[in-house]
Order: sequence, then C-alpha cells, then structure tokens
Amino acid sequence: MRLYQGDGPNSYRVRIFMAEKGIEVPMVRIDFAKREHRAPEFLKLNSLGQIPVLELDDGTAITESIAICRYLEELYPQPPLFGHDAPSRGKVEMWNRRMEQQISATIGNVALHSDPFFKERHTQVPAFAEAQRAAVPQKWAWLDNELADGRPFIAGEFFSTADIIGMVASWLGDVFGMPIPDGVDNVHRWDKAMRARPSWKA
Ligand SMILES: N[C@@H](CCC(=O)N[C@@H](CS)C(=O)NCC(=O)O)C(=O)O
Repeated sequence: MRLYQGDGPNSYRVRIFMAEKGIEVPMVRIDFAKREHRAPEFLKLNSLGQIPVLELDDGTAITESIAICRYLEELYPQPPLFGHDAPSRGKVEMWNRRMEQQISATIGNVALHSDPFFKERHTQVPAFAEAQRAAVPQKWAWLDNELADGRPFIAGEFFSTADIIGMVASWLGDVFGMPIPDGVDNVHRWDKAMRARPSWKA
C-alpha cells in the first residue's frame, strides 16, 4: 500500500488522519509544478489527475480523501475517527457532509475561481469567487451558533473526521487570506484546540 500525496488540502486531510491514528504508509510525493499529476501513469490511478490516491498492494486505487480515510479506518479501527456506535457514526457522516459542503467548499471555491494555479483547470468566474469570499464569514458564524452548546468537537464529545475537514478548511482559509473572522468565539475555541493537536503539523 502507498499513498500518492503532496501539497494541497486533500492530502493534508489524510496526513492528519494517519497522524491521529499513529499509522504510517509509504508515500509518493506528486509535484504539481512538474505536472506529475497529469502523467499517463498517474492518470491510470486517478482519471481526474488529483491527489491523494491510495494504491493497494493488488493495484486497486482509492481516491477521494475521506474515502481513503474510511478504508484506513477499517484496517486500523483505533481510535475510531468515524464514530464508535450507530448514533455517533450517523453524526460523523452528517457533519462530514456539512463541513465539506458549507465550510470547505466555500473556501475552496474562492481559491478555484481566483487563484492563477487553477486558471488552466477551471473556467474561473471572478464574481463567484467574490460571492463565496463574502459568504465565508457567514458560514463560520453558522458553525459558531452550532458550537454554542459548548461541545468540544464538531460532531460531539469525540474527535472525528469532521474535525479534520474543519482543520484543513481553517488552514486553507489562512493560506488564501480568509482566516476565521473575529466574533465567532466558539469556533475560535474549537480552532485553538485543533491547532494544539500534534496532528496539525502532519
Ligand atoms: N474530492 C477530492 C479532491 C481532490 C483534489 O482536488 N485534489 C487536489 C489537490 S488538494 C488536486 O489534486 N488538484 C489537481 C488538479 O485539480 O489539477 C478529495 O477529497 O480527495
């Protein structure tokens, strides 16, 4: 088994996940600048030309960061990061989608529609980038209201992949000049705790 990964938020998710589990997998670094993600051999692993990809020993390729984490959870169940019983698993699934769609995608859309790196990959719509940039504080405010119940983690009393999606969104916001805004104290409480985890540096 080996993980093709490199710069970017989705590889970072998997690295945080593995750090939280205390597991190591051989890694192959894919360099965007050298266009290694567009090489024919790599496109056989992921026809979308994206990282991360987990290649199993039999050649099976698993793409999509959270799907890779899900596979690793099966191999290394402890500590559980997708929930530990039916209700908590349901909550993690729910919060994974919410964090992906409400927070991560909003910040990601700003990057996709404004950063020169993505110019040749996407039809950029600058007005959409600006609309999404304006929406980012509202998304964090929505999460702040959710966390006002004092829970330490996104999906409840336990750390999960929903926190990982949020951690990477927070990091991406910093990279693209959209840090978590002032006035969302519950989010800042959560963010501070996440940044203190050793896995933040993965
Ligand atoms: N939904 C995928 C997204 C993967 C993705 O967009 N990866 C980026 C880096 S973070 C990439 O490889 N981009 C190269 C490109 O789009 O050309 C996941 O969760 O893994």
